[in-house]
Amino acid sequence: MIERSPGNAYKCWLTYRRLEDEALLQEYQGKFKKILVAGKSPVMISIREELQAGLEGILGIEAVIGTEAPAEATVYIMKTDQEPVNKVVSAEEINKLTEEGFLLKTAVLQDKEVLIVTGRSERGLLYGTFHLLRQLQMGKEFSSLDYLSNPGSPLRMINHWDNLDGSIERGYAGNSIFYEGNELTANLERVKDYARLVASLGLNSVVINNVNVHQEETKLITDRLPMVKTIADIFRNYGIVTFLSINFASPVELGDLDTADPLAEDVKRWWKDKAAEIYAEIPDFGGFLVKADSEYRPGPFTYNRDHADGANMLAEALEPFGGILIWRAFVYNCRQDWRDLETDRAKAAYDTFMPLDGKFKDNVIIQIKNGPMDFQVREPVSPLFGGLKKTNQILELQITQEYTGQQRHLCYLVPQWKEILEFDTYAEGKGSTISKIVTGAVIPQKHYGFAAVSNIGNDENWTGHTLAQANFYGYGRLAWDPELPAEEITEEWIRLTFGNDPDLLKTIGKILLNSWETYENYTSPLGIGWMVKPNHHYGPDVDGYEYSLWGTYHRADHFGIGVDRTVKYGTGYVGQYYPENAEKYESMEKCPEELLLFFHRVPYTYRLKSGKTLIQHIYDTHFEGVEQVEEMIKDWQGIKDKIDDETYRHVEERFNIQLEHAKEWRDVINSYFYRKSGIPDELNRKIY
Ligand code: GCW
Repeated sequence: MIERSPGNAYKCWLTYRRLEDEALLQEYQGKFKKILVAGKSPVMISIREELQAGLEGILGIEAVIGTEAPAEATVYIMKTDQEPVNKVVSAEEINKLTEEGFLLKTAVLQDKEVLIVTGRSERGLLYGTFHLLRQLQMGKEFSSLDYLSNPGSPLRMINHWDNLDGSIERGYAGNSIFYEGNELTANLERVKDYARLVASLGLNSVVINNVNVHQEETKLITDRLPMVKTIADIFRNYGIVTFLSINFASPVELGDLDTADPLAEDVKRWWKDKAAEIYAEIPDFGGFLVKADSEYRPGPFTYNRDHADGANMLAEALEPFGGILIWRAFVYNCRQDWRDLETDRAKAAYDTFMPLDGKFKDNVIIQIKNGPMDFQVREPVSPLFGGLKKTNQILELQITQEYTGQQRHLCYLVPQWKEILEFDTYAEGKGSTISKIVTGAVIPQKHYGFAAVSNIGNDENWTGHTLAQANFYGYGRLAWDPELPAEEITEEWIRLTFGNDPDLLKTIGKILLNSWETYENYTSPLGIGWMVKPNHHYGPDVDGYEYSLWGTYHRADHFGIGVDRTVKYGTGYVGQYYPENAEKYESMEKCPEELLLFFHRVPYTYRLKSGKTLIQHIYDTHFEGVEQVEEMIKDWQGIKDKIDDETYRHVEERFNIQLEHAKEWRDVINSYFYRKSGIPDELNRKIY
């Protein structure tokens, strides 16, 4: 029975639990007793604090950590140009290190074998220290170590859809950790613990307010700037840069001007003054994130300007301070008539932004959701990736499970994100994958990387469902290295959170890695998406969005279901892809079956590659999905005696809710399609 102190869920993957292996414990206690951490800057102090806590927890030692070399120091944490590390790191190793990378290596100093943690920057040392503690927690070997790791992308960001009143848009884990009642939280210790979690994954940027910037939040760039500064000061100690979502119509909302026209001189002036005021308070402020002309948010279209006009004006204001302007591509007609078969929401972002390719300033980044719709359980990858050839672009993922069970269902998204990252856009021929684009290896970009919508709130366990912590963890690890295998990330998280017991690794690994497919099985089939209750996206309602203004239709009738997006007969969305992908999607036979209903209108009697008809596939997957949830619960019960009771009960309770709601999904979807098609289930199972 692994004892974990109460409230351990709060510590997430930084539990710093005592190492189980006695022999290893002895060995490490000697090795990590005396450490030199060079310098007393805020980040170096954070490193010392983290080491103190980590070594005390994992090894049970009170490490001697000095800024001067304590006698017989066995670990040195300092930059490559600092004595004495600069003597044992080669020019070749230094050249391999990028600005935020780190190197862990054993070396001989004064005839003793020592461990070096080094890098070009303090961020590198911070990330190297968290890596060291991760390795210790997992009981890894340290002899003859030589491990160098660089982040694949310069921008590794979290977006918070937090409002100043303390609510979180699409948040399922309590309220904001930053705000309460339009004031800054009193619990700044929690903000620091959050900064630790963020930095432990190598994430380096956080947007601290909702992209839907309402009246109160608009003041964050003016009289509420002190709140931003307080948060930024905490984040800076962990190498994290602070950004704000801004309201494009701020000059009007704040009553200073009667226009927000990006080409108006007084508007340009207004934003330049704002930027200067912000940077006077927060010299390393990251910049702005903008949602404009989208879902009723104000933007340049109001003034008959395009998004390059809007983005470039803001970018110009930020430029003197090195700030960046992140502009979201989530732009579509949110007032579509459902009778309109021409307009295709999936085409909107590409149609809006492709004509602007190359027109954005080089401190503008376009932030693009992984798919053309809106974070569905499965979508094709947005053709804007690689479509835009002369524009900085970052991938926007959603960690909060808005459409994937809202942290009441387990839906581990790392497998989904790996599929997205492995998608080949063919932008520069074969191998132009998303993971290559977000690491700047396909098209020339000054800025590139990741953003993701946070799933954390002020619940004790941060994420509502304790196993949803794995989604935050997995995102951070992929943002550092998109080539990491899902299995490796998953094993790391289990080891750090639950321990190194092989049973736990196997069972929790299976539970996590199967959960996305399971969720997809009992919800909307073959890429059609939606079928959720409009308020607010939890639980089944097959026609909930069928007659709405949001462009989210499945067009099911008594013959079949699906949206024809082919060039030849449909909306033409397929034509937005490079030929190698377009040729696949255009053909019903060649289309990847998991996206069949996204691209094609398919009769219920159509035979899939499995030999099953479409309708039988829908029935089978929905019955199978519920069976998979039942199996997941049995698997969890099988490791009961190896999980601390509090976590065990919490997760089992969520699993039982998930099972009940999975049955609801199964029965609603199956009965809908049985009634629509009139085709019975070949196995005569209960369909209502
Ligand atoms: O997924 C949808 C959500 C909105 C969100 C919007 C967006 C912040 O339902 O809550 O608004 O997308 O991404 O801007």
